[in-house]
Amino acid sequence: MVTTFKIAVLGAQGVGKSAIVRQFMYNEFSETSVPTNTRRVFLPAVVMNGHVHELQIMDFPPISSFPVNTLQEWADSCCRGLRSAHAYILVYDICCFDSFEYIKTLRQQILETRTMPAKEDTTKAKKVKVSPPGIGISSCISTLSSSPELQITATQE
Ligand SMILES: Nc1nc2c(ncn2[C@@H]2O[C@H](COP(=O)(O)OP(=O)(O)OP(=O)(O)O)[C@@H](O)[C@H]2O)c(=O)[nH]1
Ligand SMILES: [Mg+2]
Repeated sequence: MVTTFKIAVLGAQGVGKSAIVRQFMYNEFSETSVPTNTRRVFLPAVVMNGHVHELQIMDFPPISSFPVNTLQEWADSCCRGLRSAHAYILVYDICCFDSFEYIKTLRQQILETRTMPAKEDTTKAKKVKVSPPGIGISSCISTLSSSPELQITATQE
């Protein structure tokens, strides 16, 4: 059976969210900055542990806050699909302290408003290295997921 995992990429403006998605999808990096104005969805399939998984990667524009309930999620078209994601990739720019504070706040909001399975252990993270597309900006990615095999922590230098 093919399962679909929904992954949301979040972070402050211009930290490199779309660049990370583009690199994962197409193995390419562009220095041209094109701000994301609306949610973009990518649908790759991956083979993991001998099984095919469909991914739904959602590249979001910066959001003001994580929607606290389904009603709020649907009221803002930019936030749709956020509350049902299996994993969150939180991206920040190592040169911008505010962008780290931004994802810390988002992470807290996710933890407070999403019901996680009781047995979940979010500390078990595998490390994955993402090929560096350039220099100057570093982004750290961390995820929250109820699916241990999808918990990825990656650094980009
Ligand atoms: N040097 C360097 N530049 C990067 C890196 N990641 C992204 N950039 C550049 O930073 C700019 C913004 O990248 P985006 O991927 O569009 O950032 P974003 O977070 O999606 O931006 P918004 O959608 O506007 O929130 C682009 O000009 C990228 O080329 C990186 O790791 N190193
Ligand atoms: Mg973007």
